Amino acid sequence: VEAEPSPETIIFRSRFPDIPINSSLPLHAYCFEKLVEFADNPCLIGCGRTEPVYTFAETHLLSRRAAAGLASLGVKQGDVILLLLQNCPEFAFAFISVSFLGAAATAANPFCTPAEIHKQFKSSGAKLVITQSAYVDKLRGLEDFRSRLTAAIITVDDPPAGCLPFSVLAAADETMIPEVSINADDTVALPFSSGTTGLPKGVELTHRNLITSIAQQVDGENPNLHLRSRDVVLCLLPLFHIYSLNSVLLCSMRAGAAVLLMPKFEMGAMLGLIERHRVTVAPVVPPLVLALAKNPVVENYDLSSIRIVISGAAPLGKELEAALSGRLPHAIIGQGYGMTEAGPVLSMCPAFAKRPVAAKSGSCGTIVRNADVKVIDLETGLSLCRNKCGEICIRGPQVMKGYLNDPDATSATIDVEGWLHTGDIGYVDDDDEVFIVDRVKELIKFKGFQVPPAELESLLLSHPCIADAAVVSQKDEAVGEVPVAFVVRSNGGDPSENEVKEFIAKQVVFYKRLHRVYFVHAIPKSPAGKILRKELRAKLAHSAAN
Ligand code: 4UU
Repeated sequence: VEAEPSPETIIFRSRFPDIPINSSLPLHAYCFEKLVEFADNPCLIGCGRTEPVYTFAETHLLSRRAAAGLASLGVKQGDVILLLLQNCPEFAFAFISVSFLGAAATAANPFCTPAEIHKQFKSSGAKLVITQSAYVDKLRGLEDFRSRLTAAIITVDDPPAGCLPFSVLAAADETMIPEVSINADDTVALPFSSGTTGLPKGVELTHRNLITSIAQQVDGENPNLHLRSRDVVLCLLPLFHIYSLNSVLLCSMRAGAAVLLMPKFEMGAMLGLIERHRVTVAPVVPPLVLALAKNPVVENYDLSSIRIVISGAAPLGKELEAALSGRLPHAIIGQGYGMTEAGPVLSMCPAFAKRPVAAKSGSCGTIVRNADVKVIDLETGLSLCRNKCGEICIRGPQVMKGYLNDPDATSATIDVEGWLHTGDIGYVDDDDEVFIVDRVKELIKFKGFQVPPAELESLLLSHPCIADAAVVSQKDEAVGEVPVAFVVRSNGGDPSENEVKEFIAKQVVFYKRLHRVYFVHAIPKSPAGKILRKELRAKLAHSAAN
């Protein structure tokens, strides 16, 4: 009997042609490649009591000074620093400065609990923290690392005792940046993601990864995301998440557009800023589309400057997209589909292109250029043809180098042929548009924020009266999904639903809080011991229907 010939892989590509990408530059040099052209244009616009504007020349200079300042404090090539900041100009200076040094930045949500921050600090190997005075208390207990450097905590506002002000970096001599030879495959950003399974892990994004991803969006003679130097891009989404860092900050810098940095979300403030600064591009998440489409206060503002609304990080319903179109008739509303490990963008609405191509409602756009996508059958692993649903996989120079210090998790996510397995279920249609219909990975997304069930399960198991636990998502109209727990009480104890909720709430950032706790006799598991999440989700859907 002859062996069956192995079927050929069916590969999907962007509906736009490939472009040349020069990823031999370090990231900062690539982002500021057209500095001479954009020097006097606004680059960063801060918000708050004052609204400082930094031109491209100033942003470049302050980033170089920060690099020299960090170097004088002992930060070296290969080091990691932690940014614990709301959106602010210093986030941008600090991020670009580590690129100059051949170092890397990991960023965390300042609302995280001390335990969450300490985990990321330790797991990333960070040597220094840049934060706000309000969060310094959360770093208590990390004193032992202070001996590694002269000063380990820098605050962008007035520093408490023992910390240094950011002004010491801004006052450094920019000519004193140490000479380093940066390799395209050196890590420059280290966002944390739980990926398809388990706990949050450091995602190593290299200079080449980020340059490729930015180029796939905004470079070439027909950019997929056409940002112009006169654009004002709203930076409301947090820069500690890769969506905002890459598609908002870095893409705008590359394209010469201005970024309006909002430290926190407040509906009225946001609408006022959009009106006053004539914001043209608004990258958002689905709950913000909901607010813009449905909140009556929107009627009081002139939002006619907005020409593009990008929704990403979670599924966007067709009805919502249509409702927002009704309110912003002059704007193009479309989606970007990203995953931290994918650099992050996998697909982008083709209607955002310089020569736009209409996208279908509900589509996540066309595959980025210079990348391959395949859709595989979950059972057989064989690649599927158009319009057939399976797991989406992507391959290209934008895909992460790997998880930091975790080769097993890396090889479980990126196979030997270089395909990143996303854990998302979807298909590619006849027009090369990507549609996401489901998620097979554990990940729960609350307003686009990652909620890793494994993290909550391990916290639940640390409770003395809990014998077993499983956390799954439950659909929620306002925030997309919320985490709910199934808990098996141990013989002795009898904690109430509220006690269990409180126990978790004390230890996690707000979006990881449990919304319901169901007490059960056993957690359904496969023979290999894997939690049968599908069964639990079905149980929830069933009880909701009754
Ligand atoms: C349905 O969410 C992100 C990144 C999002 C992003 C980045 C740049 C969007 C647009 C952009 O320009 O990353 P993570 O790692 O936090 O979460 C990844 C997961 C995906 O695997 C998928 O399950 O978030 C979900 N997701 C989406 N789901 C992301 N975008 C979408 C989308 N529709 N548009």
